[in-house]
Amino acid sequence: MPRLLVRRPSPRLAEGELTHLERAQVDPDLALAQWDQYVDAFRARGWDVLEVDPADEHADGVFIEDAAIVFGDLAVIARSGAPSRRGETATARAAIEAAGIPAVAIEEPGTLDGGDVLKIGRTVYVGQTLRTNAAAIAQLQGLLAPRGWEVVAVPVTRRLHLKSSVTALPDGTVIGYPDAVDDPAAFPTFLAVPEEHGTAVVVLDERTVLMSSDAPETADLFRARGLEVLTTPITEFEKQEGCVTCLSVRLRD
Ligand code: CIR
Repeated sequence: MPRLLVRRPSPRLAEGELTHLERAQVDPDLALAQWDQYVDAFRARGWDVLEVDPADEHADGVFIEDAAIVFGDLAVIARSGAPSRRGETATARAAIEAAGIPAVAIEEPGTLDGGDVLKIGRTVYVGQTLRTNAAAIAQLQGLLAPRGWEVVAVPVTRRLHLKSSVTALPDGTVIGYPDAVDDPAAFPTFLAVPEEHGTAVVVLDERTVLMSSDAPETADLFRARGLEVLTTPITEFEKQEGCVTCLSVRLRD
């Protein structure tokens, strides 16, 4: 059974880092209700939900995807380019090791956020961003190449993370909102989506994706391709430059 690692939002969510967006009013109660709904969408599909210890002192701690990336039987613990976020990894690491997955950490001078790592088949695209640097990408390459993964660096300037710029459908088609993508030709396939918040999907299984409720035309586009599309409201996290991927780490069997 697939497992999902999540961390409930801090009451201080509104104080998190912002890079490309203006600060907007965030409702912490609504954020918690939306987080519950997000987690329930996985539960309803048979995912086992593992809660990482709350870290209320870390405003961005809910964006657990940034703290660790799982590659089959190996977890890589990130080291954010935002120093305010580095304290989030200890609890994430403990949860991953408790789940039976050995972990190794990115080391200085490397910086890496999990939001910059997009896996498609055995290819790992890594965004070079304000959060993720070449030193970390070289460390990833050293860890992953012997395990049969190909690491491909992708410059990202228009959004915070690679996965706020592009994600992929179950068949590997890369999707993105054109304004948010530096170079669609960096990927073997590219499908433009009509809405900003349609850029991010989480693959639940070969036929099903989960995405923000705030991209109805994109949801219809995916349905027309034969996918089942579940939507969930994440407005309070989108205001903080989060998206549907960053609220969890997926542990797939
Ligand atoms: C940050 O700037 O770090 C947070 N406010 C948002 C992180 C979103 N993470 C993600 O998309 N993977």
